[in-house]
Amino acid sequence: MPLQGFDCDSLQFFTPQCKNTLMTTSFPKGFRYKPEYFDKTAQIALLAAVTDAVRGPAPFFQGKMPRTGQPLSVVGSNFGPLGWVADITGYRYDKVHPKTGKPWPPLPDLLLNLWNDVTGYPAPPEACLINWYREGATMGMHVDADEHNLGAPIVSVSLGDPARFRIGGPKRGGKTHSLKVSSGDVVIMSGAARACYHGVDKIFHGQSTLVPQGGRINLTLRRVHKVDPRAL
Ligand SMILES: O=C(O)CCC(=O)C(=O)O
Repeated sequence: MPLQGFDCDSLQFFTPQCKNTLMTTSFPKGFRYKPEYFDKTAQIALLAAVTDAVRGPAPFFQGKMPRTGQPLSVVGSNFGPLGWVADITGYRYDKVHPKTGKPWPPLPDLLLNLWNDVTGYPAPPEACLINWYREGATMGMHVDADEHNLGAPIVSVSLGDPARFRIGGPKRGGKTHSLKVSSGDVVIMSGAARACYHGVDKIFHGQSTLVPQGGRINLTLRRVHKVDPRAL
């Protein structure tokens, strides 16, 4: 079956023969893309975990840009001992939901297993940001830098509508590459790629029926604290 869902500037790097772990020469070193990592059953299970979280202790909330207070175009929530929060005072990881004051729901086993499978990192993720991109939502180019541990990989899961994911280099404004990511796909950024600007500049709204209200859910696993070698 031919591969689907890549846009033209990434197509040249991928072949059906290397479908399960696609490595590129032009994407930054440490960038990996695993299309269809999660099958439909697993995607439904992940969506059910998100639904339980946001209908229970961790409802979606609208983050805000620090200083300006401008709302982010995505709404977010978290799984894990820590959750990423954005408000007028800054970006940070908190143990509790900013509105309910309750701890974030635990990380689903499917995500812990994914982390172990694709990173081999010797400590578990501490946060999983849940972002819901509804029609028109995007995410500007940024580097994830609020973690004390910038050596651990970032692992990102797509559910629902496809999106155009873009990654550049360690400086803002350089050459970028884009990739159409679809439901069940996983992107890993480690090594040099961990320090690269990336974002989402388009959602292909209405192309998936996985999310009942429409749109795309992105789950991003992060390790926040450094790992004490004595604890390993
Ligand atoms: O939605 C995505 O695929 C990227 C998410 C992201 O870059 C982030 O949450 O920092």
